[in-house]
Amino acid sequence: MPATNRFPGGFHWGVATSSYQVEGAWNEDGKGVSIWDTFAHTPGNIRDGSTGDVANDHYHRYQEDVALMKSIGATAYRFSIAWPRIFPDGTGQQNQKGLDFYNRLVDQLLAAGIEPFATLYHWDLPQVLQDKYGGWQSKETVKAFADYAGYTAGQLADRVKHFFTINEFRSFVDGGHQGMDAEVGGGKAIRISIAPGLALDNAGLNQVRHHAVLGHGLAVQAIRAHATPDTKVGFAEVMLSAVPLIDAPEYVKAAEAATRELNAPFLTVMLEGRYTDAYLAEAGRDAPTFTDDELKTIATPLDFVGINVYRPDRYVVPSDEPPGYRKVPINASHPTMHGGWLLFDPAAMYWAPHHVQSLWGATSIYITENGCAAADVIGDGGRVYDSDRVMFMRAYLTQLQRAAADGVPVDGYFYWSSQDNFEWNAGFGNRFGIVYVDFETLERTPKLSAEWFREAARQNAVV
Ligand code: GBH
Repeated sequence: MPATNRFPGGFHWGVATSSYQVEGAWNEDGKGVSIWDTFAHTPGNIRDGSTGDVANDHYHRYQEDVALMKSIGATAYRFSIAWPRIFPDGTGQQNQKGLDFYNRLVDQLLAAGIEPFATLYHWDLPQVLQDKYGGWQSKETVKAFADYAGYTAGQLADRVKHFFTINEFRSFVDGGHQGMDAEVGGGKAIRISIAPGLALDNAGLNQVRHHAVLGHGLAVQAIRAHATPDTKVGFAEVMLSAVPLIDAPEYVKAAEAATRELNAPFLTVMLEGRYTDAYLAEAGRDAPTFTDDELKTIATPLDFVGINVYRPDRYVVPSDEPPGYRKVPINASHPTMHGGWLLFDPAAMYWAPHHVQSLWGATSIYITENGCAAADVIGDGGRVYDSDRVMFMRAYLTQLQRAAADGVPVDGYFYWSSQDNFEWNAGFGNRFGIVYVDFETLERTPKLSAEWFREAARQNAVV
């Protein structure tokens, strides 16, 4: 393998999941109800009528799943912790049995030589906090999150060295509290509306956005207060990236400026400690209320920046008019991966971490999610031939390797997902795994892409 295809030494080859999407055991061992239990139990919300009640039954099959991860060469596993397992009522009395599940999982991972990376919030808010306070609409939830995060990290920090506070602020905040559109080709958009399924006005939404990033900042401080000196903390945000249409300085500058604005209420405020002038001007009377102290908390310095990178959000060209760039429409013929939402462009995987470094000077970046759905079936010889996923991974990782070779400090990559799972509104219909799951028998079968991943991890290179 030529040296030019290699990733830096110590690069993490990870796979990722989240609690609600794989665990099942929705009402076992004292777990409280989450807003996703409620949402999925409400008819009409999930396309195939399924729920996460059992999902992959990972709660009971975690030993088999860790062994599978080891066999496909993963050196890191990003999982999330279900808040209502730890605090069934959101706050107050902790539930030891819930915590013990994660203790067992972490011990199993370490015994297999897989490094645990834990996410504290991947959207399964305790239902009681939604009922009592309106969830993230209230600062009570913000404070409760910081308490839960500090406590939980404190219990695991002797073995878990990397914590993510919150996964995809944009998706659960905008998608859950107003609904949002993801632009695809030809001026069309795909609507995303998830738990708790609210339809707030812009003022309400902007305040929830502010509460979410404030929750992150307070959680970082609480985790640091309870963890160990070598604990590393960051977030995992879905990054909206503008891709420059030409790799030339003025185009790159335009794409950076656009990316900073696209991420104004989330990444940008967490990394800069201020809302951009354009964001506040556009929000006008609907802008969130906040204090300078809160902005400082929101921008508490982090150990790394985690970004989920799936698709380019838009293409831009430079412009002489303010703000210095112009959005280019996405062509109706632009290729997408299975499902139609994922605009295919590996260049996003080069530019997203590149922008994070150039805009915010990050010194450690993780790709906390990247992956695609495919129309997988068990084929000849009981195997799953997901050649489109192999194409996707090779193309995206080639661009990530190019970024690393250009000096962008990427420390790891997590494929979403370690196995097919409950894909939110799409139920079990959208398979993102590198391991196939038969949801009748719960049998797991590694796909062709798992073989590709294992070889890439083994060589620490694009293969
Ligand atoms: C991430 O969300 C999440 O962090 C993860 O939990 C999720 O499983 C993964 O990506 C894959 O989606 O099927 O056309 O209706 C990214 C936001 C929200 C994008 C759901 C895809 C479905 C569009 N995702 N959306 S569609």
